[in-house]
Amino acid sequence: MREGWRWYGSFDRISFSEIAQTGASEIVTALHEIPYGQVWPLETIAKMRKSIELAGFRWSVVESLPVHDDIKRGEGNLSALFANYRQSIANLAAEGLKVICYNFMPLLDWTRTDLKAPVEGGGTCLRFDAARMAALEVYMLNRPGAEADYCGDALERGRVWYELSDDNKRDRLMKSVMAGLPGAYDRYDLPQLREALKRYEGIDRDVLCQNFKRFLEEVVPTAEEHGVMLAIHPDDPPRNILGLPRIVSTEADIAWILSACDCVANGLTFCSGSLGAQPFNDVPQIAERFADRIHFAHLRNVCKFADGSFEEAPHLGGDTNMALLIAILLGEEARRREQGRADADIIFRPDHGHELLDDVTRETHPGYSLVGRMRGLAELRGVIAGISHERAYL
Ligand code: CS2
Ligand code: MN
Repeated sequence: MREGWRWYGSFDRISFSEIAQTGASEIVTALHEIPYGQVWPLETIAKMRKSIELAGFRWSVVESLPVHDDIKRGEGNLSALFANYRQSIANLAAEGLKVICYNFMPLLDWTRTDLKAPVEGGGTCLRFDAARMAALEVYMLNRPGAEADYCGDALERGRVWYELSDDNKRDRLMKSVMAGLPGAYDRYDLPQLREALKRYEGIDRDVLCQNFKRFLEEVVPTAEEHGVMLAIHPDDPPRNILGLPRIVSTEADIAWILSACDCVANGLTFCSGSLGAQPFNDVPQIAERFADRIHFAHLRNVCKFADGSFEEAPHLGGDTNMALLIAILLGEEARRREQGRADADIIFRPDHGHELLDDVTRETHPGYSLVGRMRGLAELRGVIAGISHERAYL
């Protein structure tokens, strides 16, 4: 397995020389300054690739080539948007970039309510608290029907939180929920969010699935032609958010997506943390089932709670058996090597990390700390080395 590190380009406070000290060899990045829907020009891709190589890394995975919201909603000038996406794939391939991660989450990317939840022993982590999400949706946004999405005492605790909170706290909650949007893109305040949600009216699960299928049919043949592997990232969290359907959350969802366009170019970013936040997902089993379509892996772990809350655990802690998952990925790599594939290595990155030690002194992108991710990477590296040794000698 090859070790990757997500880097946000000019938006990132972590430098190449710092990344070099983590031991990672692969940079995972995107052209974050290009607005959604526009073509990624060959020259800009080449410039980024060269600067990464000059620093001693490889740019192995694109994360993400964003899918414009009009494609998700199935409205607007779709033929131009599809043509642009295809052109970006072709340009990336021409520069040697063969793995492209993307997601199909409507409106938001990953969603958390707390960006600095305390961790036992010190440091902070990202947390999704069902009660706070209820406070936002039900009491701040007044979204009709939102109550039905909550179980246990989340709604009641959300009401209490709302009543005790002041504008500052509510504002911080709103900003936390918006923080998952990468790069320089839109953040919404409450009225803007209400407006944005209106544009999704009538888009239920079936419509979103149809729109996703259309997207695959429009772009997968181009990926195949250029030897590019597309890798859908699962929904984070894997549940409907703000009444918007999410369709990349479970084993059945993934089975449907991979069969909707049944070729290797239509593959998966295996994000153990995203899939692990859904109580019914058996994460290692999902990896085993779809192993031959995994083109990229995000390794992290979560702890789940009965009311639907979850928080990010240490990479080897939490609810997912990380050693078992890594053994499955190493097994898949071995199969690819036996087939003589030149691209047998699976690239992974430590997905989010805690904020530890002096991570607090620099404002990195939430979840993308230096020390916290380095700890995660080091732990994962140890597991990989141990299991690889066993496979080779026992
Ligand atoms: C993250 C996301 O939530 C997650 O697990 O890895 O930032 C993810 O990278 C993007 O949604 C992929 O498009
Ligand atoms: Mn991920």
